[in-house]
Amino acid sequence: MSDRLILKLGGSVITDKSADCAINRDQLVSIARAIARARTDGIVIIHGAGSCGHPEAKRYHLDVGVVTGQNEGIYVTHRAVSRLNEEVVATLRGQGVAAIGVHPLHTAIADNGRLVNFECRHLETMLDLGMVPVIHGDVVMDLSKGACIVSGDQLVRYLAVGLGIRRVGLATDVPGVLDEGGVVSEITRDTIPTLRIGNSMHTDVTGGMRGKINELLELADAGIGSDIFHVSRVADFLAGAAHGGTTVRGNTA
Ligand code: IP8
Repeated sequence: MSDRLILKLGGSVITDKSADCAINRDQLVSIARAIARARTDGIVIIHGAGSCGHPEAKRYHLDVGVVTGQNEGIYVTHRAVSRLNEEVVATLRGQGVAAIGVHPLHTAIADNGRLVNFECRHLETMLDLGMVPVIHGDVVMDLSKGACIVSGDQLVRYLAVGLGIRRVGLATDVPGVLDEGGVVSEITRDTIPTLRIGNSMHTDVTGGMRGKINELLELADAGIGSDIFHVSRVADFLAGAAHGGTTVRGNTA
């Protein structure tokens, strides 16, 4: 259904990245209100882990994989980000959105850090039933490395293609992609070498803003553009209005 969209909530907007699993509940409530006012179906929400998952993934070196007998980090990291997911779902439900948590650990498989399968049929059915799947960056089983971390941004790329969704928005704690202080209004593969893009200062095993842009350029290669904007502009994005942020597009031939 062409009207469907993905809204990605960055880990840094829903948690305080400088503290240990500190969930930003006020922020979650305002996002949930904006969503509830705009629409209550046809949305897939994907969120990052922020301080509920990244410190654990780093502590257990999940970025390099997992070997037999040293699997505690899988449980600890999944538990941290699942706790955050539960709060996101509860907050949305509190505002009348029919949210339901979906955990990539249960539904996805990766190879060498990249998703190779994610069952989309149950997501399709949930959307048909008027539900709002809430999916999160997670630890998933990996055919080469035992386990790996799959970021919310990688999920955005995979699921937008898998679900045939053409409107993709990413709410962040900055107004868009910043190049030496200013917001870059449009990014393509052609313009990216000319930009000087900063990165997240906090613990982030999945690549911060650079990792995000790489995933979105892959999405653009598949013909799907995306928008990065400040979290305060979620309502504008949902309404299809200007959001003051960055649009990532495919090259214009
Ligand atoms: O915050 C990372 O997802 P991200 C997921 O979207 C974990 O990079 C568990 C660290």
